[in-house]
Amino acid sequence: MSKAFTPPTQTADFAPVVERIETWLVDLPTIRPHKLSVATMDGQTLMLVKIHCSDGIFGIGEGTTIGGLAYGGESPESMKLAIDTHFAPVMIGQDATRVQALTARIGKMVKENRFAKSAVETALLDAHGKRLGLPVSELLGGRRRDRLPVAWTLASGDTARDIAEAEAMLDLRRHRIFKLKIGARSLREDIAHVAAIKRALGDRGAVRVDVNMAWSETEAAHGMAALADAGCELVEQPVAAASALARLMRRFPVPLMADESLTGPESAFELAKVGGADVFAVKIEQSGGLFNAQRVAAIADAAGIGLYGGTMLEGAFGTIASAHVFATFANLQWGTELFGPLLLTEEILRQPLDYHDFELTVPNGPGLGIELDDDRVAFFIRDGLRKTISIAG
Ligand code: MUC
Ligand code: MG
Repeated sequence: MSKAFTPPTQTADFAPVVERIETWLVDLPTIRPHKLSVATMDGQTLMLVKIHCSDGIFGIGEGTTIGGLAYGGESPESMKLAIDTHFAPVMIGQDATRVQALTARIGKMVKENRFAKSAVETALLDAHGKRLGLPVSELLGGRRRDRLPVAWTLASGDTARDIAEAEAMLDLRRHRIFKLKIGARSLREDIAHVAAIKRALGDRGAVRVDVNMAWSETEAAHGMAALADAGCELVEQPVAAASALARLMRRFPVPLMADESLTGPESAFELAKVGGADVFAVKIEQSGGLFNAQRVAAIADAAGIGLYGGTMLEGAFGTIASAHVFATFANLQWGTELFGPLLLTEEILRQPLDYHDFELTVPNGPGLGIELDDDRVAFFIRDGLRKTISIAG
């Protein structure tokens, strides 16, 4: 009888190992208050993780949430604590080139913490890509596209201001798909808001909404019908329960997108089984990493569900990690919303990202293909370390 092959988790003598892991919280202001039904954001906190390997190569990953703990079970602070206290001891000394074996090892010791896992996997893939001279998208099987359509979220809370913002984005040729955050106000006010924006934009801009689970099933039934009449082309997560999503799917022709209900491949499989969505908003953090996001996409493809590249309003590192993943998807029928860095007042990269003609360019260099501006980011690091800390390699 042949013996089953067990991939080594212990390194061979010559393989580079994880040597040291650093984490920071970076607080950055947003360009305006960003109003969701779950929270109003005046800033965003990036949890950055830097993994140093014994061959002198390092990789950077990022974790964010929306409104601290308002969106889910993790916060930037909890990610930092989890990585410093629980991930690092499991990772130090392990082969840095066997990314999937190492994340499986972490998975055995850390049950949940999908967002922190995504940040760490990003950093490992960034490092390994730099080591091999390949973009992360190539490590993930190879990109199918170099540019990704990017939606913008109108969430100032004011209809006139949102219309002016959409007009400015159209003039700049930066966005022509607009997602409106609703669910905090009455149904009547929300529908009037969506209808007014769609009326103002006409065929020049697509209008979609995200309710962030704020509606009951009854409200959603009224809301979906009225939104379809208003010209809204996609409704994202109007209710929380997958069973309610499935019932709404059967009642209305306007496509329904699952977001919060998707927490990785298992939930994707369950949602597909009950017919709970027309479209999946795939997010690397919600999925628990880049490989898991690909698994979610594979389930969608197999079930005939459309794909959309979602965001947790990440800064540049989470955004570009997501872009590398979405570039590999066989289908990306609904584009992406990888606009997170544009919501922040501060540039933290040496070379800014390329957004033009309604799309984001997926970087071509090794790893993530982006470089942190150490001096700028040091200024925004939390806890009084400003101006003194050096995070250079
Ligand atoms: C979400 O729920 O989709 C994405 C865009 C935005 O403004 O908020 C996020 C979160
Ligand atoms: Mg959403």
